[in-house]
Order: sequence, then structure tokens, then C-alpha cells
Amino acid sequence: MASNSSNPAGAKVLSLETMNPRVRVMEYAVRGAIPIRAEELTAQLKAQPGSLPFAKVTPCNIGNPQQLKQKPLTFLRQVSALMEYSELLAPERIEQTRALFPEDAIARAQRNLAFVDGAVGAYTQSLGIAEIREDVARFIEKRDGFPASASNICLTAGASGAVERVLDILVSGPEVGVMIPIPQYPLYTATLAHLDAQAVPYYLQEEHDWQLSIADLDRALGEARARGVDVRALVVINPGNPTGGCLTEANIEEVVRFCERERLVLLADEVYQTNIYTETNPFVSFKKVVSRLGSPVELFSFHSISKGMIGECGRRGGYYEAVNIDDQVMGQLLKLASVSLCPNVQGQMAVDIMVNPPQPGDASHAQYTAELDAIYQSMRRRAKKLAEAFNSLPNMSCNDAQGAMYLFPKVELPQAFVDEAAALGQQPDALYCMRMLEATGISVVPGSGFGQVPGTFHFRSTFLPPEELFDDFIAGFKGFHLDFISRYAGSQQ
Ligand code: DCS
Repeated sequence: MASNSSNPAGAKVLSLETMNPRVRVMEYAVRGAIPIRAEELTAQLKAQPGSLPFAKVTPCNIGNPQQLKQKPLTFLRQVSALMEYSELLAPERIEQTRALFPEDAIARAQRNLAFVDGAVGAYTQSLGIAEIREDVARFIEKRDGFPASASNICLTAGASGAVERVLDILVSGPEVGVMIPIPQYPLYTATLAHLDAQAVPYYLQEEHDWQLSIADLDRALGEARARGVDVRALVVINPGNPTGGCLTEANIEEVVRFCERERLVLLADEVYQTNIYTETNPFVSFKKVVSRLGSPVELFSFHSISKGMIGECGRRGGYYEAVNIDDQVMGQLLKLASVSLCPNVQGQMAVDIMVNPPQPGDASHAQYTAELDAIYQSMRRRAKKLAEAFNSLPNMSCNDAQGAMYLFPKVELPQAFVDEAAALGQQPDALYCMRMLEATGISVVPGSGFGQVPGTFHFRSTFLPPEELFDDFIAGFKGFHLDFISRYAGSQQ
């Protein structure tokens, strides 16, 4: 008898109605409606070249550098290739391998393979390979000038896995709130929605280069507590996504003091710590400031191989450092990590190279630093050029990116267009981005996907298209926007 005989309509057991409602309410605009349409257009162009007003789709919706032809760092790929096919290190092959690979890549592959007894396909410790966690601790010490301990480091599948795990352990019920910046990276709202906890938004100050205002933290916390929300933690993204803002050390210190005073756990998302383009606000880690102040604040900070100049986001590597966290909670975090067995091994190996790159005197040092610097200088040029292009246009203004990989320009959408979007039941910024995609093939994310001051409209674009295509990319965007404004400004009169 058919298994669904008790269900004559043939309805599925698992449906939108019966599924976990906490998943249904999650939203993640970075891969939302516009990127989905962009994929359809890509498929159309492949099947019928020339059928659209543009030759290719430019995915500026996601910080995915290698998708836009960023060259991977040679040393990282050499080491991972050798570890992956470790036969190349066998005594009978090593001479041939020496002709192809620099000696420090061979030595690093041998060293790191020893951490896993040669088995890159085997599970590792749940917190990550002990020696790599030691390397991460040394990196943090060198960066900050304060001690770090491998026992406080946990390697994860990208920073996403780390953030999800920490939010998971923080939330004990629907009354719990976590303060998040607006605009924010939607991992935070999505995970809080999944956990059935409350996002408590505070606003970053667009008119002050997206700096964080303690007055607004006070306001947001006061309002949430007055509503009975049990606010437990504060998230800071520095450098900011989608804003590109970098916090000053003085501001970071104020945030630490605020968390001490208000008894909040501090979550510092620092995945863009090497993507800094400002001279005035160099990166300072929250860990450094907590250490310098001797603060008891409970801190989790996050880092990743996805960003910076590494850009190995498909390898899924990252870590969190836990500071001043209760020992028993550390035990529970270990248990949580154990349930997922371990982070993937090549992701861990890439973390190792990020935190422990070739040193002066090593065979690959010059090439490694030259590749890193070329990517950095190019990102910096592209950030500036795109901000200048946005600022040259009517109805548009944009802060420079002090850091990260994105610009978040403000668009003044003509009232006639806002009315049209309302009549279609759409967010005006989402409709604007969809029109941009259909006209130019450029895929960006509407500001509503990150949150914005009500009544303002933005979008987020990466500045990752390759430099040789950048002028075309900017020209395509400018053409669209000027046409859009002249069309709707006309209909306003
Ligand atoms: N934190 C921030 C602020 C991020 O921007 C991202 C990724 C992550 C964490 C998670 O990164 P990994 O899990 O890859 O380490 N940013 C997404 C984005 O906005 N574009 O690309 C991915």
C-alpha cells in the first residue's frame, strides 16, 4: 500500500506549514531574490548568448573574491596540494617534487601532515588541530602584544560556524536579546531568528563614517530592557560589513566599558581585520583593548580565511578566541564542537598559513608578500574608484570604505518610484536592485537586507570585479543609474 494512503490529497509530510517555523522566518539577503535571479540570467546567457542587454552577470552581491578571478596565494595552494596528494613527498618522488615546489612549501606540508599522522582525510580534534591552535595563539600574541592561549581557541568551518555556535550557547529562550548593528551582516539576524531570540538593533552613524555611537547603544539597550528583553550580548563588526567603517581604539574602549557596565558578553566579528584602507583608524582588536584594560568582559572574537587577501572562502576555515569565559561554559562549547566532530582539515590548514605565513629568509617569503600586497593595493584602488563613481552621481552618496570589501551607498529614490514599488508590494531598494540587474547584469544586495534607518535606501556592492574590467563595470552601473533617475525625476514633475 502506498505510504501516503492516509493522505489522499498526496500532500507532503514535510511542507512549508509543517516545517520548523524558525527556519521559515530566517532571511539571508546576500543570497536572496536578486542573486537567485542573477543565476537564472547567467544560465540564460549560457544557453542563448546575446539574448540580454549585457554579456555577463557580475556578482557583486557576495564577498567571494575568487569567483571574480582573485588569484589564490601560491604558497597556500602549494602546501595544500602537497598535503592532499602526499605521495609527492614519498622518498621515491621527493626529488621530482623538489623541482616543482619550493622547499618551505614542502617543509610546511611535511610539518602539518605530521599533525594529523599523514591523514588529511581523518577527523581531527573537535576544537581543531592542537598545533594549529598554538599557531593561532602565537599570531594573536604578536598582533596584540598580550598573551593568548591555544586552550581558548576553537577552529571552525569559517567564521559563520563560530558565530552560530556562540549565539547558540548564549540564547536560553525567546526573551533573550542580542544587540546587533544596523546595518548588519544578516548572519546575525538569521541565526537569532533560527534560535528564536531577539535582535536588539543599534544604529551605526552614516554621517560619521559609520562610527558606533555609545549614546545609541544606551538608547537601544534601555528600550529593549524596558520591553522586558533579557539583553545578554553585543555584536560589533569591525571593520564593518556592509558599511566598511573602522572603529577607533577610543571607541573600542568605550564599547568594552559599556559591556562591563551593562554586563553584556561581547562578540567581536573581526573577519576583515586585514582589509584596512584608512590611515587614521588602523585595526585594533577587541582582545587587545580588553587585555590592556585588564577588563573582565567576556569576549568572543572571530576571524576567517575567507576575507583579507587570503580569500579562500570555499575552504571554510576560521576560528574564535574565547576570553574570560566561564570554565564550565568552555566545557559545554567543547561538547557542542564535538557533536559536529571537527572542522574540515584543509580549512584548518589554511588557517595555519594565514596565521603563520612564510617568514623573511624562507624561500616563498618574497612571493607571498608580493602577492598579498598586490591584492591589497588593488582592492584599495578599486574601493576608492567605486566610491568616487558613486559620489559623482545624482541622488547618490557614499562613504569611503575604511575597510572590508563593500560600499554601502545611499540612494535617494524618486517618490514616483517609491510609489511604484509600493503598488507592486516590493521594497523600493529591492526593486531598484532588480532593475539594475535586469539592465546591467550587476548583482548587488538591497539595503533592506542589512537594515537601514527607515525611509533611507541603500545597496551594498562589493568592489571585487577584476581591475581590468572595473571601468566597464562602473560605466554599466552609471548608465543604468543616470537613465533611472532621469526617467523617474521626469515623472515627478
Ligand atoms: N562575519 C562577517 C562580518 C562576514 O562578512 C562574513 C561573510 C562572515 C562573518 C562569515 O564568513 P565565513 O563563514 O566565510 O568565514 N560575509 C559574507 C558576505 O557578506 N559576503 O560574502 C560572504
